[in-house]
Amino acid sequence: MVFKWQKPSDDAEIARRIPPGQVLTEKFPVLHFGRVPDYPDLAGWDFRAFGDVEQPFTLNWGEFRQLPTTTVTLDIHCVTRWSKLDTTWEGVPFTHVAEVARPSPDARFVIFHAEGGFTSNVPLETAMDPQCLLASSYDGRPLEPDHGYPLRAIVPGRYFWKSAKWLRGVEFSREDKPGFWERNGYSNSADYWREERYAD
Ligand SMILES: Nc1nc2c(c(=O)[nH]1)N[C@H]1C(S)=C(S)[C@@H](COP(=O)(O)O)O[C@H]1N2
Ligand SMILES: [Mo]
Repeated sequence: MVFKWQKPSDDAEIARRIPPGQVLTEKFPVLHFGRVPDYPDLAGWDFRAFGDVEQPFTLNWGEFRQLPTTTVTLDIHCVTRWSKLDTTWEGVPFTHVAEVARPSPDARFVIFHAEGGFTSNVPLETAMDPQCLLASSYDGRPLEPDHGYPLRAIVPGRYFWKSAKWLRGVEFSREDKPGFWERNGYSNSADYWREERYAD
């Protein structure tokens, strides 16, 4: 029998990272509504930045892959109560997309648009967090189909449903547009530290 001794301070540090009502998992659960899109190739794939912006644009996969990328490690928390620490993602910082698209001064929200009509919404300020990514890789490898291949949003600080898988575009908007889970009883703000799970 092997004992792995952990300093009490490590346990305390981990405990501090778990929001109220969450349970740690080492696995990577898969969660979504509907079916996993099938991409035999990415020839028909494109990514759109649109809405209240000065420079809307559309990129094909090859063009999207030319954008600058960064790597981010963060903890993820699903509203169904699993949490996973230190997940590592590589992708295009959302801030870069905003820099190119140039949101108009009255744009205050971002709507992530995924395959099949799924959307999620956040305040522009939330998406401008340097850890917010349009991620194409997890743990050093391309995303698995279940986890959003070829591209997903990673939204820090919010329950994981905001992190739309199979992302196809971002809309900048002067008005908020509640997304799929937000229209189905979940909180609009979704701050896991405040345990904002459901709409009241
Ligand atoms: N397109 C799409 N993205 C989605 C969802 C979905 O239903 N459709 N579900 C969200 C929810 S509820 C969670 S918890 C995470 C789960 O991501 P994972 O399957 O990679 O763990 O994806 C989010 N992104
Ligand atoms: Mo979730």
